[in-house]
Amino acid sequence: MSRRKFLKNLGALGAGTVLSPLAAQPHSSSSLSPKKNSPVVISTWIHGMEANAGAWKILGASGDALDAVQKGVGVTESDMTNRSVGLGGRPDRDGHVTLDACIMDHDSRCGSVAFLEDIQHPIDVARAVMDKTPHVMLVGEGAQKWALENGFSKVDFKVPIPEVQKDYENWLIKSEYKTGVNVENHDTIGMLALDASGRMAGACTTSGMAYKIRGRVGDSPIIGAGLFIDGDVGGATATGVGEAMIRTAGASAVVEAMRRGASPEEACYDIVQRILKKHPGVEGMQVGFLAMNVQGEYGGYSVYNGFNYALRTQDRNEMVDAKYMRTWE
Ligand code: SD4
Repeated sequence: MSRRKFLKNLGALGAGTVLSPLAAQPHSSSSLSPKKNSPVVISTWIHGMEANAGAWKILGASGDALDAVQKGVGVTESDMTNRSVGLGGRPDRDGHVTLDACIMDHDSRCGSVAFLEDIQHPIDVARAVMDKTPHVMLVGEGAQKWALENGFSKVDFKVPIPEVQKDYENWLIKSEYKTGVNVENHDTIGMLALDASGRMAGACTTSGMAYKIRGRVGDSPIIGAGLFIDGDVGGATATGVGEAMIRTAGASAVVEAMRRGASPEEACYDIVQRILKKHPGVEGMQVGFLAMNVQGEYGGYSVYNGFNYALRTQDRNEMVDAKYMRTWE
């Protein structure tokens, strides 16, 4: 604890200070406002640039935010070099790649799949669950069976892919399981979009933590934890150690903070400091949130430095560094 470096604004409060929600609002996000009625999309991490480009094909043509986020994160799911999203991801400790994804729209419609195997685009299955069933979430064998009955196919290549299988076999020698989010597994994509008609949607998709216990499901497919959208307020998504987001209903908490008047960045800050207060065990584990309100203002905040997000608007197409509480030592 003593070596922990807080940012100036937090350090000034002193260790152990309990911040009431929204009492300490470290930054104003007023500069992060796009033009009225112009689309905005933000996505976690560097691969968000390509994902945003996919989403922008729809948003830039006055298309629907829901279609845009599905298409956008699908770009990352197709990227076989990504080790935390899609079937190029790292397996669980038993050698199986299991995928989690969810999608949510402006009107609180949502769909989700978890623990899904051998299907290239879990986000498309999540969308189909939303559109075609009276349910929100399907998991595991049942989710795969339903997908196969509804027009999806199993991939015709071996999963894990050869490079990932090799890494897994090396990992097996020691079989050390670390739940930290590090360079091996920090690539989950969460995306939030606002379209030209003012409708918002979000999507989140991941292969989860590398070498997780078989059956483990993180926050990414959990509505309210890894993703939440409320068309009256805005949306939020998360990346990092999913257990922390589930324990705090993280994405939902961010949206509720915005409902009470916080800016997107303030709302993300609020949940990050709550996670740190409630879960000291998050030490050494990255957690990052992104949020956007229905005015198109956006922001992010993370526990540790290094979290960034891709931004696309009519005028901007770039990476933005999120603010953070602590620096890695
Ligand atoms: C999980 N939140 O399964 C995901 C992992 C992640 O960046 O976001 N990695 O807990």
